[in-house]
Amino acid sequence: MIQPSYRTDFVRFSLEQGVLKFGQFKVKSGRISPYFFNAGLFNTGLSVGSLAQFYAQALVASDVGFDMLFGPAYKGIPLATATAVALANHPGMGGRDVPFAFNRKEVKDHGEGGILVGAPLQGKVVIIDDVITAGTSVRESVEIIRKAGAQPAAVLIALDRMERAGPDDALSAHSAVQDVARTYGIPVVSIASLTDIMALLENDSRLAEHRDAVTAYRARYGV
Ligand code: OMP
Repeated sequence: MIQPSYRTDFVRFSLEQGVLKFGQFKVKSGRISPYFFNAGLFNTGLSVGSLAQFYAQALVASDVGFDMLFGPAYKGIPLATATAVALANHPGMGGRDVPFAFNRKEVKDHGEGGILVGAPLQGKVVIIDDVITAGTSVRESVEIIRKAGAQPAAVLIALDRMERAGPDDALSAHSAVQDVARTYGIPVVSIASLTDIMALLENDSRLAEHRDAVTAYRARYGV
């Protein structure tokens, strides 16, 4: 299958921004990963603006029907905000102005109160996150959305690491991303995935030194 070019462009962009790094990194699962994706380093106006255009592109290309965006606190807040701006400017949206909302982590007992900020949660809601590791933040978001009487429509993430969940001696057949999709019956749309990282490693001789380690990691943990 030919990968859409925005996927490869996003991997390149993440490398240029220092968000995607190769080396040895201990990840949440305890595994030593030959690469790490640190979305927190999209931390300037220009880079967050570009990131948001990639999210908007992936969402429009996915054909998921949606009414609004939800960004789980804290990291999802700028992601949902910036992606709503990018969607408003996306030619595929026909000028639609997409509302967004986010939650507070602390309940406020004065002023406007409540845990939700932004547009009222209604209709089909896309949850935006950076990576899914254990799926905890997705579960909380789904609960918030359902409690408000709206429906989760999809989860939109930046990178799908495509790796099996569970401990080394009892690896699951599925990834955390697949588990989320199955558990909630909604698609998980990613801008890019490990497949796109590997394609770049294959095609860019300057990155050749990292090929073997990433290939071996995928053989061991990949779905
Ligand atoms: P949450 O959004 O709170 O789940 O945080 C994401 C988690 O994924 C953080 O603990 C990160 O350290 C971790 N993470 C990445 O952000 N990028 C990766 O490439 C891999 C991980 C990971 O630890 O699996």
